[in-house]
Amino acid sequence: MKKMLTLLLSAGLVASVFGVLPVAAAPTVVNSTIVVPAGTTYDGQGKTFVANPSTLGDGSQAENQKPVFRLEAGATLKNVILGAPAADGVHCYGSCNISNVVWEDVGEDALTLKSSGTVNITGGAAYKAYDKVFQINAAGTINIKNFRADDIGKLVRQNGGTTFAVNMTLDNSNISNVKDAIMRTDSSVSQGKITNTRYSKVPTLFKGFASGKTSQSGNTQY
Ligand code: ADA
Ligand code: CA
Ligand code: CA
Repeated sequence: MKKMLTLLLSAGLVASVFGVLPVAAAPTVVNSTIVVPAGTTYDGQGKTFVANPSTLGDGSQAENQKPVFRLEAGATLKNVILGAPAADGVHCYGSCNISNVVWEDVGEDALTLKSSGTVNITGGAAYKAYDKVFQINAAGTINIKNFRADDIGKLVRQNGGTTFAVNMTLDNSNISNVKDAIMRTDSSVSQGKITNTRYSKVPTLFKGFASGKTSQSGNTQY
């Protein structure tokens, strides 16, 4: 009996060393943009996705790379890890919901609002963005909460030189090692609000906003 137990235990040990231990799955290589149709949800179930650099883009600062995910109006993307290269990340054509999406190494940028709508980002994180994380190319709103960002140029950037209105909010987040600003616009009618957020090594919270267009409360520097 004791021998049997020893045998079972050692078999268990061998099994746990050779193959039964959970091993990180290989990332899914995306050769052509994954389209999430209007009003539907794509659940990545925690899997890691990377761009094929020869078809979507290498995640450098070169413009005109393709997105890994394209969300049509009202679509939701959740439980996704974007590894490197992430090309042009996620494009939203109208409103989109982004829940628990982590950009491990932001590509040209992480997400772009391509046509008017509201982007709601809840949970998740973005790391290593040479320049922008969230790029806003159309009028609308971006609400970010429970987010982590580190080693970035800016968190939200309204497309340079544009004058349409963008409403940006950031709540209950942790932002560190920013080169430029958390939110930046060139538009005199855009607004920014940062609340209940911890931040470290941020040169300025807001850049380019007209006076009276920004507000902040409950933030702490560390
Ligand atoms: C830059 C570029 C814009 C647009 C943007 C983006 O700001 O000047 O034309 O391409 O990047 O969406 O990545
Ligand atoms: Ca760009
Ligand atoms: Ca881009």
